[in-house]
Amino acid sequence: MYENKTKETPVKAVLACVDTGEFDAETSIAELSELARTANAETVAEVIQKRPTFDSAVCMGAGRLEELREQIKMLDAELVIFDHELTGAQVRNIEDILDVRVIDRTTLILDIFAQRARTKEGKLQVELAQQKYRLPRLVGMGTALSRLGGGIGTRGPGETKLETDRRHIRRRIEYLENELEQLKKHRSFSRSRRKKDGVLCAAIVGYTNVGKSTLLNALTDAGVIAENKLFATLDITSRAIELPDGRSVMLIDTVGLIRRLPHELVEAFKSTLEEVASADIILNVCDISSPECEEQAEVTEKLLSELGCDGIPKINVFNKSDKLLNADCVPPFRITDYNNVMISARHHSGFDRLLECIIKNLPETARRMKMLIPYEDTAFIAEIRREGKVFSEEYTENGTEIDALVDIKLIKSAEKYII
Ligand SMILES: Nc1nc2c(ncn2[C@@H]2O[C@H](COP(=O)(O)OP(=O)(O)OP(=O)(O)O)[C@@H](O)[C@H]2O)c(=O)[nH]1
Ligand SMILES: [Mg+2]
Repeated sequence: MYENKTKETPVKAVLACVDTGEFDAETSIAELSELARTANAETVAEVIQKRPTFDSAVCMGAGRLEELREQIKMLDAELVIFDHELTGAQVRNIEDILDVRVIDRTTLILDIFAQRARTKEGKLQVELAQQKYRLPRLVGMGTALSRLGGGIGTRGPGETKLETDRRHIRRRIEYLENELEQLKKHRSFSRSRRKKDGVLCAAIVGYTNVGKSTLLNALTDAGVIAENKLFATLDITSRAIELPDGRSVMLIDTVGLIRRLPHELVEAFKSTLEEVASADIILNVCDISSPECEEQAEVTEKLLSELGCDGIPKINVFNKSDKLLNADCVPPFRITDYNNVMISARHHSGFDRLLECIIKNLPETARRMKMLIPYEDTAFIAEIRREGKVFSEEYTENGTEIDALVDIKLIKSAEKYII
């Protein structure tokens, strides 16, 4: 995404963070480095400056910035990424001192999202977030207006066009909001149809890069992109699988979460994540091999709560268990509880228990039963067939032996025929 003069070579980037003690700077900058890698930028240096507060003009100390300029020259770096949100004026001031492109964490995340959005809705949502982030930052950005979409660096229109630009962006925001509203209506329609059809739904959520898409793939051969880059998935992808008890459940893959997710993005993605709030069960996937596992799970929990998912049964799915043998990492959670399952999506291990756990936690909508139904009651078989699913049927002397998925409404009447 961040293209070098010679294509494909990663852009050399310096990461900068002001440590005010508000969050753990080391962890945050490590994550920023991962994000940068996803955007094809290679971290050549990391700078953390402890300061009680941000400098309103240039974020970090002016003296430290002067040093940074020398460092940038020496390293031949082309980009500086700040681990904070910067104002338009700050970006311009810092660029003036450093003489290289400067972007902030949110811009980086938005760029990654823009590059990775696949469906119409995903693209609209990301652009809306970008435009909203851009609007208040037009002031003071001068000639350094960033373009939208796949990257930073192209020089945009100059200050003279500021008003026209602002009007244009506001119109665009209005248009995007309208389009999204239309799509949302359509989606809630298909959601209510799904509810009516009694389709059960399991949402796969979790921190970015924990293996959600890999899990969906492994369970369904869905062909969802799974790769070792942050934010491989931006759009909800869903596929149905058949559970061992004969019922079908729709698995929904979702966009990965991240600490300090830009506010604009949480808002923009709410409608996508709304799907999660109407799920019958939530699989909270975490990467058990990561030292950040517990924290990541907490970030997910918090967002789920904000989305109104508190009443929905949840399963903690600890993925990448295959990596544990080599890592001296102790699982931070109790894993004996039936709401905790260890799996390796890559090696397809732990799936039996995961599916069992899903079955246990799903509301009972139907039950698989083996029955002997006398010939006088053949009409009942027709009813079972209409509401559920027949796996096998055999005609015997005393009636029809049948193995079927019986709808909840019929279970009572079916019980007297159980064999
Ligand atoms: N060792 C190991 N690696 C895994 C496992 N599951 C997934 N991975 C790897 O982890 C990386 C991320 O997997 P994805 O499935 O793309 O992760 P995701 O949660 O969908 O990520 P986002 O869509 O970015 O939120 C890939 O390189 C996978 O191959 C596993 O069980 N074991
Ligand atoms: Mg994914």
